[in-house]
Amino acid sequence: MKHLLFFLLLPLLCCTSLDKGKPGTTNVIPAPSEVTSFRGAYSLPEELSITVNTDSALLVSRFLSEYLAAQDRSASISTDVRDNSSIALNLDQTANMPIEAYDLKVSQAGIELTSGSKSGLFYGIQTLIQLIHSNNGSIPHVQIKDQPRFGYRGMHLDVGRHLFSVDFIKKYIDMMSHFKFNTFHWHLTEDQGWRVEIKKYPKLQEKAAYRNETVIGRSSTKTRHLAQYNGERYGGYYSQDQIKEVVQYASERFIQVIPEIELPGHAQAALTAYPHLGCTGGPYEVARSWGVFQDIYCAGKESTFEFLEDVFDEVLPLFPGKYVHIGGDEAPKSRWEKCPHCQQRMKEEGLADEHELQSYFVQRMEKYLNSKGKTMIGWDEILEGGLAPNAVVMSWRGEEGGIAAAQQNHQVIMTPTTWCYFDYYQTDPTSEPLAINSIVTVEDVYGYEPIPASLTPEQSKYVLGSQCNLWSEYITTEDHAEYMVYPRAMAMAEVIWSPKQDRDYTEFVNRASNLRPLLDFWDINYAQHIFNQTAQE
Ligand code: TNX
Repeated sequence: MKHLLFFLLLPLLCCTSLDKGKPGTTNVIPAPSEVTSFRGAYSLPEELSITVNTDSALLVSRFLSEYLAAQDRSASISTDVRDNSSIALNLDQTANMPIEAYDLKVSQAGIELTSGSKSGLFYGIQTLIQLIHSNNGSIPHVQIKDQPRFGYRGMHLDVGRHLFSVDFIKKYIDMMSHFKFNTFHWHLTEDQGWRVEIKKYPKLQEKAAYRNETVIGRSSTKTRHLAQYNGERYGGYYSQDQIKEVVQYASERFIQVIPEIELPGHAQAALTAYPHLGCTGGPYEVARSWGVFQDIYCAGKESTFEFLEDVFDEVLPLFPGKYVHIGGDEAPKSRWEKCPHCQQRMKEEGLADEHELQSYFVQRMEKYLNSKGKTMIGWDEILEGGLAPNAVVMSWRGEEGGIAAAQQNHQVIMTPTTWCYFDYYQTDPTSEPLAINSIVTVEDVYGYEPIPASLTPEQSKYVLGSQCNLWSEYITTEDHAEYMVYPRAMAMAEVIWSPKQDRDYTEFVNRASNLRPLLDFWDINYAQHIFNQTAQE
């Protein structure tokens, strides 16, 4: 009788919860929304069997089997669901779960992952990979219920100032998706280079994609006349086939790609190829230094709009997602003030000043993009002179633009420089490679709150999420790009995915430190500062 009682109570004892609801107890970044730990650990068997309940989840499960194979663990995948599988993946599209959410259970019986969406299954797999890796295959019993805080979780990459290979962009996307980002903002055109193939305009490839040389060291709008140059031609662009390849690769990892085609400013490379698009008619040169340039698209000539519509006619089919970014930032008005075409346009349209002319320009492009079924995003300068009716505002010069837009019932993506600019130094500049002159530490990023305090709960709903940006003026190599992004992007991932109340920086650094073997396994050149600090303490 006594024995019987013991055996009856045994499962109960084993399943006693140790710690409920504290994400920090599990080594996962971004921290899941709900974690319950139990006594015991599940050791992955030598021969792993993964079962998938439906064919349509097979593609996603390959991310798990590929990881396991790279770890020299043999794993079979089958859709023949058996009770004794070590890892069961269930895609249950009838489950009443939010999009991107998943439930993961690790117990004596094995591992069970359930989601109502393929993206949720994908994120569950990423969590599982971290658990397996940081516990050497013996995973403490745990039950995780997870879902993101924000629907928009972005990372940006500027390929205009410096170019990055397709292979690197894929690696960038791999890492983003591992940390549960779901948007890649691809900044494709700049003063210093046009990077997307447009077949109708071959000079964009021949001329706009290359600059004659590059400034050495720091340069800005004010100092570039004093600068020295390296004398080396630099450039290149992505073919439409390469773009399609990247977009497809990203979509398999549940990442939407947003192209940015800058207008009306940051257009000097395009003007060099087609000088009639500028107010003065040129000649222009693809910029060799950094800063803001006064030669921008002429807002008076119809040919400007024809060109941009043609460009979008080729760009839009490459990017099936709903958003298109048109830039809109840093467009000096000095040329427009003196341009007869622009002044004529202002008279005809009854525009009071050049800010309203910029607004006319942007609104006209928005109409075009909306007619193609796309939603337009612009940097916060698009607020000046009147916001385009359906535009999403990307707030970068502080939080103010985002606040103003949300107060006007416009959707907002928060990316203020103080917390989200990964081209800034991450620590004391004296020992760092050259960067834009300001500091954003990992701890700064971790302390960011995307919902500005001044918004009402109703207005806060317009904040879609947040994004970190990597501008590449001073980033010439892929290793350096990774050094700037990691571990800051891990901090950002937690800001946009995890519950706000659970954030604890010291504890985050511990978890990040425990994930270093995984970053090493993926050959990521992450910055070490925060880990070295912990070692010294
Ligand atoms: C501002 S953010 C810019 C970029 C620069 C960046 C450098 C934005 C919309 N414009 O053109 O690369 O600062 O941090």
